[in-house]
Amino acid sequence: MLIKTQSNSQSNPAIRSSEITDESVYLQRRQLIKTMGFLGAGALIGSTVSKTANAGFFDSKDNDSNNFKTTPLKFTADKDNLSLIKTPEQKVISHNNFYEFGAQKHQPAELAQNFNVDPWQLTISGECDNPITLDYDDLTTMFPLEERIYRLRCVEAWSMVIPWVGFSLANLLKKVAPNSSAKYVVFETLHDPKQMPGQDDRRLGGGINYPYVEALRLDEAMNPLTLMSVGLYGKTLPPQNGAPIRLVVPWKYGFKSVKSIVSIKLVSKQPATTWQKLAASEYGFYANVNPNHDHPRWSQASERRITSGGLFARNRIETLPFNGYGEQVAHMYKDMDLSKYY
Ligand SMILES: Nc1nc2c(c(=O)[nH]1)N[C@H]1C(S)=C(S)[C@@H](COP(=O)(O)O)O[C@H]1N2
Ligand SMILES: [Mo]
Repeated sequence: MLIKTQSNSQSNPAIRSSEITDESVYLQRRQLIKTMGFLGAGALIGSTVSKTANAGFFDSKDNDSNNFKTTPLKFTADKDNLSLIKTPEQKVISHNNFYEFGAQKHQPAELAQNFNVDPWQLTISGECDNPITLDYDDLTTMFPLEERIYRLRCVEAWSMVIPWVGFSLANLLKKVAPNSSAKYVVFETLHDPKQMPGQDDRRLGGGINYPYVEALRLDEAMNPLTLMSVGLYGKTLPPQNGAPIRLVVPWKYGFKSVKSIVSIKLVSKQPATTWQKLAASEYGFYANVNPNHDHPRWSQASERRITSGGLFARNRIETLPFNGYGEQVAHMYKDMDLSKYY
């Protein structure tokens, strides 16, 4: 994501013009960045990426070096959303935002392949009667798994259609029994700089202070669309997509859908969240997809759908309010001024 802060505008190699501009503007911007010396940034993180660093800046590449093992899951197929044209799996797993593994789109697929997900512990705690800790095996066995084919709309104005596998967050929250003080749900990504090189390298990690934290209001968390995902395309998640478990909130910008979660906490007050702390005027707490509320530096009226087409395929489509999920979620915001609570 583009962030206009002093520290970032000077040093962040991840200037995401590819996501928000047309080809000509993009190529000019790329030339500028090259002149500034940023295209060599791959050298900083060693030989793993050096062969593709420049190509990767241009856009994600198809990745044939995934050595992380995913395994098939048992799940109920999604029969309601078959009309959505899915983004090819190869693109879903090679064009990623996961700044812990680098802020360029191609880096997570390259730098996360040795990520350790087993053992894993996910603790659900805070304002509830029955706090629990789940182990790796619990994540895929505790609840029946369902496929959900959802649109994912990044705040950078690109989107995908992804067949996730997971369970409703509501099922998990009911298990811990939130008490009457529980008003918000806070999610935290693993903090382990030894495994996640972007966490102690500000340049690689896009200038974020880790761990990555996101949150929802309790009613949003309980909405049936809100998914805890443990897989995609029928298999367990690859690390670049947030293994072993991540959130998916399809009516909000992608940055709310936090990856590789180790903690879910019920709290009474609205917490500060990662992107809001970084640039509150650009990334709000709610972050509901809204074509009528532009980002300060680009329009949110349309998006580039990532399909099986080529790099500059003309596949710009209109962005829908609540990313097309208004019928299921708009009621939660009916008394709110969405230009104020963006
Ligand atoms: N921990 C963590 N979670 C994250 C991010 C991140 O950088 N770190 N990026 C977010 C953003 S901006 C998007 S668009 C989605 C992308 O998910 P995908 O790579 O599986 O498509 O993950 C979100 N979750
Ligand atoms: Mo995003």
